Amino acid sequence: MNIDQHSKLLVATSNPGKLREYKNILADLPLEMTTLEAEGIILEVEETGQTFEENALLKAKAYAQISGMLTWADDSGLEVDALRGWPGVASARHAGPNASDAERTQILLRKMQSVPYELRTAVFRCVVAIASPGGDEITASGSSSGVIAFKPSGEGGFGYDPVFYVPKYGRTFAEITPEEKHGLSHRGRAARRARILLRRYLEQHSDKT
Ligand code: ITT
Repeated sequence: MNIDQHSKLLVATSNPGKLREYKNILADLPLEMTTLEAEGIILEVEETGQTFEENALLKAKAYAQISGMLTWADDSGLEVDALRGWPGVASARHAGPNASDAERTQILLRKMQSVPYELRTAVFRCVVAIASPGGDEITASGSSSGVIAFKPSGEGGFGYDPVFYVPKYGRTFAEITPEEKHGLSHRGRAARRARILLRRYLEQHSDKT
């Protein structure tokens, strides 16, 4: 695939929280960023993989095929040590398709009711997958460690951010600024790695005619 400065990068997520973060994180890429909504793409990709990487690739490849564009997707989620890694790849779905972020968070807090502070450790994970319509693939991962708080605090971020407490900051992911979150989050870390690989890929595939 030849790529020139007019090529678009499709950021394929239907999660508004993720999209907001990517608009910020990917602002300086030499590609025009577009979204599923802007392209009028309606496609539900079933996340049947057992790992974040499998699911990220499933999404990136499916949307690259249907759009004909270079496509960026991520699969991410929370692994709670006291719950043996739950909810993991089911982070978005464990309470059914229509549950809200707040409902999923309440279920998590109930499961953690009797767990003391020192055993409430958790890791956010993110795998970014980039796929081209021709079948090229790039993946990069990132993680971020924290502690599940006893109750939600803060209005920022999305998903489990109000209960993801970072001892170093003394605040949850919902209480720090977006820039602070990108600096240490699983998504920020995976995206910075993916961006380096994407730049290299673009250099190799740029249309020099
Ligand atoms: P797309 O597949 O359309 O991108 P999704 O919400 O279904 O959107 P995932 O399958 O990757 O995305 O699920 C990730 C879930 O993990 C997400 O819905 C949140 O509940 C949680 N999550 C991931 N990153 C998070 C973050 O930075 N802060 C809070 N919660 C996060």
